Amino acid sequence: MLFGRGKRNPVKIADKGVVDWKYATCGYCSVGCSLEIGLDKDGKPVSTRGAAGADVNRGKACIKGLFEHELFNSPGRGTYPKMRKSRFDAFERTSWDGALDHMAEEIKRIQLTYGRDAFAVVSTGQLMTEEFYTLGKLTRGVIGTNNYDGNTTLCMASAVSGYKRSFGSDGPPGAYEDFEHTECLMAFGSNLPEQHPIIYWRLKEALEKRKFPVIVVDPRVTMFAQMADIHLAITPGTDLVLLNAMAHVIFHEGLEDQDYIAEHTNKANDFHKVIDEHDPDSASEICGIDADTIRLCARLYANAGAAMSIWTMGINQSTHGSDGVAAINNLNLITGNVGKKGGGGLSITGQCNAMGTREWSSCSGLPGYRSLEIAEHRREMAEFWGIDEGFFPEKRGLTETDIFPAIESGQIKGLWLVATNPMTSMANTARIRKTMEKLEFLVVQDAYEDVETNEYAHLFLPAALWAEKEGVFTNTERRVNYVSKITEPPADAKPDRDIFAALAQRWEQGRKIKFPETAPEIFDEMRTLSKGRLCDISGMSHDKIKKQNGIQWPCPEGQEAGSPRLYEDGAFEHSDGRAKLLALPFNDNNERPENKYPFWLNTGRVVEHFHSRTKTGKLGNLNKFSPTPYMEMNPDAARELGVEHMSYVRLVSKRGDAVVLAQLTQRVPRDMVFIPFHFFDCVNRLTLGLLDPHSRQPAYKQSAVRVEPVDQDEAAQMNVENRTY
Ligand SMILES: Nc1nc2c(c(=O)[nH]1)N[C@H]1C(S)=C(S)[C@@H](COP(=O)(O)OP(=O)(O)OC[C@H]3O[C@@H](n4cnc5c(=O)[nH]c(N)nc54)[C@H](O)[C@@H]3O)O[C@H]1N2
Ligand SMILES: Nc1nc2c(c(=O)[nH]1)N[C@H]1C(S)=C(S)[C@@H](COP(=O)(O)OP(=O)(O)OC[C@H]3O[C@@H](n4cnc5c(=O)[nH]c(N)nc54)[C@H](O)[C@@H]3O)O[C@H]1N2
Ligand code: SF4
Ligand SMILES: [Mo]
Repeated sequence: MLFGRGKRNPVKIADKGVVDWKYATCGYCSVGCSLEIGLDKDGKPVSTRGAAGADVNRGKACIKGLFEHELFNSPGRGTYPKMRKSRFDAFERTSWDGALDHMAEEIKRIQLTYGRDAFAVVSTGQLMTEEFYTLGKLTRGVIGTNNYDGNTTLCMASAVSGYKRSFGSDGPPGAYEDFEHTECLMAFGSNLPEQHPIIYWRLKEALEKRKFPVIVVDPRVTMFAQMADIHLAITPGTDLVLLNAMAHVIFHEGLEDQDYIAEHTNKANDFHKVIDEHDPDSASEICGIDADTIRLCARLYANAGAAMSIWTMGINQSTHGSDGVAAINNLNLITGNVGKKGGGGLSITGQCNAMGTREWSSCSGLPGYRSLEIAEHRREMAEFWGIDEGFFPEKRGLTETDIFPAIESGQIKGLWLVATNPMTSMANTARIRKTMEKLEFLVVQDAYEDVETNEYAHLFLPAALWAEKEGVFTNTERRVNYVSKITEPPADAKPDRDIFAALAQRWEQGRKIKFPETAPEIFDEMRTLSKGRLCDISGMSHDKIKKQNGIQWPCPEGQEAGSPRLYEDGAFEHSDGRAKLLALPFNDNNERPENKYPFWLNTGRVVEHFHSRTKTGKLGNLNKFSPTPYMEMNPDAARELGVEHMSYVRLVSKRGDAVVLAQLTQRVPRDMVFIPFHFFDCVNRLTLGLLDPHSRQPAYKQSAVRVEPVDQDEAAQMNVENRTY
């Protein structure tokens, strides 16, 4: 008999026959890992690995990145442009010229009949930056609609708005390398190990070298909360109260950085009044964290030589998301941490190029962080593009979350969706369905034809995906990184930027403005435009970016490397060069659990899937590990209702219902359930999505539901029928 190792076959790693590795930045999340895609002797992508020399990921990749080469061959891809009269007709294949002629005619018809802004454009955080810039040029400079926004309103808008209010400009000030210098880290509403696995690994690596306290604020006991030194299981939607109370302790115990405050900030009139009102004892009653723990965290943060905060959707997706961000900025300003090595705030962004759209797409303004509201910016851009400056609106138009109600009310008649799937990702999807039905003309431009929103499209345009085209992404720490074209798109699918440039030719003004053909040429335009702006990339080129595995902006002409952090000199972007300490009173306006709907509904993500699963829903292992919609429910609450582990239940909110599998776990408190939002016709049938008044971002994480029994066989059958793949 053989024991132990003697009995086992040695582990063999399959030889994929890779003969060449090509460079690409990951196309999923905003960590921005540098990857290498292995090609076999026929040039077919067969493998993915982390690029060893890259500072971001240092040879690592997470489960999504490691299978990314499989995307190129995945089912459901769009292959040809397709058209139809109405959603009740079948789609018919058409030529690109036929499709774009028809699209231009429809846009012109709608604008002539109902006004310029009656045609709306909603894009994404998942195109190349060169593509965003081109889409902005087309939308702002040629089509001329002001109702132009991106899915980043569902995601990053509160961070953008908070940065602008506090510092005078958007732009996350910190870097991952700050983990190596910080003496205290506070994380708000972020499930870093699952949603940004490689940033988490960078944090763990820093902690292995040098211990510092980690405080995680999340109502769930996430993986991140489990590794924290202090977990603050906050009452949903009340982070602002906790932050104001920490500031209260800091001022009342004299822990603030008086010199920094005096030299670099202005205080809003009511600043001290609001902070005074938030003593830890009364704050504790609202946010659910006991007063002494609030004091402890405030002291740890203020006494650390350098303290930093990171945050994600637990802060942004809230009715006071923008205020929550401003309160984090307040905390970092009063403790003198902004711009300090190991200090300050770093909003962890979401999609691979959520930053690129903020900087260059012109969704909320004009390229290079310019504003529609500033006459000089309008003039600069009009001159650069060669158009009349009066063509630009003087104020930003509607956000995505206001565009849909404007369709409902008849103000908007046509919509172009570029790389976003609102039928799954918007709150209250039953209402979104009705809205879609009202459109006279809907264009869906997506890499996948089976994307749910296509159900309502009149025109479908198939797009090239990720490394089927060349360009750059900007990651969470402002690092511009490169994606090579590795393989051809399927059939007749085209890079988004080619689609934008070709459509522009259908307008006289579009033939006057230059639309360069290649990504390096477009990048060159952006470089010129960026000179002297905060997001200065004039010292970068595609080649230089590739050589350095990404460069952090600002990188002005003549500078060899990028800049790890902003505001090191304490000079801010407000006209007087100072940051603002804002007064942020708490207004408790969430839908909360009550008799008929006794549970908080919290929503988010799992590590295996990306958003509405157009990509991950088809990849072997990712789908195998997380195949079905499920709900985390506390076992004590389940016992009271007679809900068994792995049985189906129906959830009901004031908006609608959804059937999910219950997974009993102590991860959630007794009065909360948590559901990932990746599945179609599921959690967003239930969500309310109240909007933040500053950013217009929906509060996806705070709704109220009840749990009802459901016939198990019927539910299992529904579950099978509902799976699109
Ligand atoms: N695997 C994977 N990774 C992704 C994505 C993906 O779909 N899949 N998407 C990417 C994108 S676009 C984004 S935006 C990011 C999102 O990244 P995260 O924001 O980290 O992910 P979420 O799961 O949405 O929410 C994070 C946490 O917020 C908590 N939370 C809920 N309510 C509150 C509250 O009131 N206060 C606080 N403090 N916390 C609260 C939730 O319990 C949850 O654990 O992930 C990116 N990375
Ligand atoms: N309940 C709940 N809802 C949420 C959230 C939540 O936490 N809870 N999170 C919100 C957040 S943070 C986000 S970011 C949104 C995301 O919401 P969506 O933007 O709707 O999500 P995706 O599934 O990523 O949609 C992107 C689409 O772009 C396509 N695509 C990918 N690459 C390309 C390309 O290069 N070109 C083109 N043309 N198409 C491409 C994909 O196939 C996909 O259909 O969801 C929001 N919705
Ligand atoms: S952590 Fe994000 S960027 Fe890195 S491999 Fe995973 S999905 Fe891609
Ligand atoms: Mo996001």
